[in-house]
Amino acid sequence: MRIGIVLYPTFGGSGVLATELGMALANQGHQVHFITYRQPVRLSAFNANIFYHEVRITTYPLFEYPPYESALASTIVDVVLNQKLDLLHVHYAIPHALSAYIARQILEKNDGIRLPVITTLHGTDITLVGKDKTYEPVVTFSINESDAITAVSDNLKEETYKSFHVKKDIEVIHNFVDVSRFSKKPIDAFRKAVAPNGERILIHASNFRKLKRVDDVIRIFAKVLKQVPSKLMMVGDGPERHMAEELSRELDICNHVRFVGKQEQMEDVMVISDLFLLTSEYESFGLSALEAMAASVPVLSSNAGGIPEINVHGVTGYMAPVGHIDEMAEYAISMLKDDDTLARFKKQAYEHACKFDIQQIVPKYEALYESVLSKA
Ligand code: GMT
Repeated sequence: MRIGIVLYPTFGGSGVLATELGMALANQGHQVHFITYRQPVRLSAFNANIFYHEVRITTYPLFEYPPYESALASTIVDVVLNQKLDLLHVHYAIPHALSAYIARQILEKNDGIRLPVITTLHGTDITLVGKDKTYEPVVTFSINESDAITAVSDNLKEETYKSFHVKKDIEVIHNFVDVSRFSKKPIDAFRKAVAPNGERILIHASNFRKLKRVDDVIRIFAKVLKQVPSKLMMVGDGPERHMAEELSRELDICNHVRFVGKQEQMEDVMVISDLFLLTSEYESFGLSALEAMAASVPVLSSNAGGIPEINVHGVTGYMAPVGHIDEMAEYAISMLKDDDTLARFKKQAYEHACKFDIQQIVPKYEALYESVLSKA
């Protein structure tokens, strides 16, 4: 198949997932055309079946807000006509589903081409941004116009039906991870650089937005540190990073906390870690937690949104209600305190991640594409 994938090219989970999906489809022999405004971060290796089409955003002094939707729709039209795409798969509804709809109308009216569109909902496009009145009518309309809709968790499917008048069936296709990539051997030198005296390594990775509650991460770590020699790695960047740095100074733990910024090789930092912290107010899924588990790292998380669909309480880690940092710290200490317990959680986390391996999930997307094409 010739598949167009529209995505955000950033470190965010939706972009990561869409890129990994495209690369996996290309490995299966499909021709994959990524359409976005910048080279996706995880798209590094050469693959003869992968193409990247940049959306050029021309500016003009009149435009306080450059019309990205229009530029994207025009690029989709161009790619469909020149590359003869069979279908378009858009990740994140805003504004991608709308641009897909516009492109489809143009292709149908001007060229008599019917372009099947699949929209995958990822989370904030529904739960945070999408249901805001500013966007809701457009999101509802463009989702309903898609030939197929998928959500990355049961929870997100429910949230979508609650907040939008969606008339179509939403298929849940859980996010996935390439287990073979994350289950590599840890590089000793990296581990030593972070924890020179064999301390436990705790890790958090996100875009440091308010919703991630990174202050909870720092406070939990401060409590853990009192009982278990440990270090905390904070991966990523975003608006709350400064606050988190300040807080670790205030709590006098900054010598034990390392802010390492955005990392392209997440697997290298994950495999040297002992516990992943995800304290978010909401996650439709929590892809970073699944990547941690694939690297044999148990997860301590909130029980918000779709997180319970991947983190199994008492097996792959523990969960507590949002903001319950004392309870979370106790759980963390219980997992980290002795080697045998930690080894058991690590093994269980890895085994569970294998259920979400790329090889199990990608065929579900292929089957969906086939079914959409058969009805086109
Ligand atoms: O979590 C973020 O802030 C990034 C966001 C995105 O859209 O890139 O992530 C969402 O999609 C991921 C991939 O499907 C999910 O794993 C995240 O849970 C989801 N984030 C939220 O729901 C807050």
